[in-house]
Amino acid sequence: MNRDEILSRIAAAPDLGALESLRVETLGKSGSVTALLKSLGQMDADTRTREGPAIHGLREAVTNGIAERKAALENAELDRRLATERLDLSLPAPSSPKGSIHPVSQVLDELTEIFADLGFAVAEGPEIEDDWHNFTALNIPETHPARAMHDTFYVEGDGHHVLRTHTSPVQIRTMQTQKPPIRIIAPGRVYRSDSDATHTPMFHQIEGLVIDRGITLGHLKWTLETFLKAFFERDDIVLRMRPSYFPFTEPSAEVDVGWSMEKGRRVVGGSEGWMEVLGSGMVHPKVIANCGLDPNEWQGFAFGTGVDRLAMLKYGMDDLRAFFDGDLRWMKHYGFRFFDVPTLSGGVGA
Ligand code: 2NL
Repeated sequence: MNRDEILSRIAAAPDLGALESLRVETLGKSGSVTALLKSLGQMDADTRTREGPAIHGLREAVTNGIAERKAALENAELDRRLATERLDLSLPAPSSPKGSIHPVSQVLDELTEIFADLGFAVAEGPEIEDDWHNFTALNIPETHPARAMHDTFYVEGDGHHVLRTHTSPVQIRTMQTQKPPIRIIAPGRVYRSDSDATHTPMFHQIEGLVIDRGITLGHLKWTLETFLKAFFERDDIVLRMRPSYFPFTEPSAEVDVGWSMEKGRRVVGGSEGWMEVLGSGMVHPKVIANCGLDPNEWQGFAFGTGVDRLAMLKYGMDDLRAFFDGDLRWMKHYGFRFFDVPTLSGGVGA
């Protein structure tokens, strides 16, 4: 094949496969152009000076020709796909939507709505944390039994990374990077190596944090009472705070909410009995100092609770494991419609 033949065959290659065969035939290891390039080595200097430019020029022309044809064939293929894979978005949607909103998503939206109204921003952070943010900064030193108690999943590698066991490290990161006053909620997935009817290795937690001057337990109690009344959509919510212990709060309090029997069911509201719904306390001065803030100037309160458990209490599911089975019949029964967007005016669970 002479130069013109080669170039016209490349320009007319019908598809990418044929083009690749031509490339191998010419520029491949035993290709014709490669052979010409090799022959340069056997020529005496005069012949090489005479023949060299033509041979190198041929190699360049063939290389460019192949690249050009390749781009053209690929463009044609894209045009063909754009023409044949077109979706007609003006076609009518199915008459009834098939999916539904998971109760965890719904409750997270409700919590966001309630706390946004109280002036809280939503904060997020990584699910793979280092042990400083997950434990040390929270006044849980290496030797503290709470580290073992958390049933931590360790990430393979340097031995210093874990799947976060709570969303507290999000608040630590916020205190390190934002100037008080701080009002945030930190909702998200957390992980503990524990699995039975009431525990799943992944579950959802929400924590709240307020840092400002002159914050007291009174602010904490008002905030939790206001939140629980809005969430359960009842005014007869009664709170009981019991002294407790968390390494990251001092003093610490567990928060119980009163329940009563209605139509044979235990519901939140009234005070026939108590059930625990939240952990809380005043942020430990050491935790404030660990984040680079002066505990003599800044105080705060924090609280935490399980989102999945709040959903069960409000919407009446009794098995936590079903939350993560992905069973469409369960979703049809407990799921929410896309249009049930929680608002304070419409009732958060409307
Ligand atoms: C529970 C208890 C709690 C906190 C979480 C917290 C976070 C920071 C500083 C101080 Cl950065 N405290 N969070 C405080 C008290 C209780 O959660 O039972 N959670 C499911």
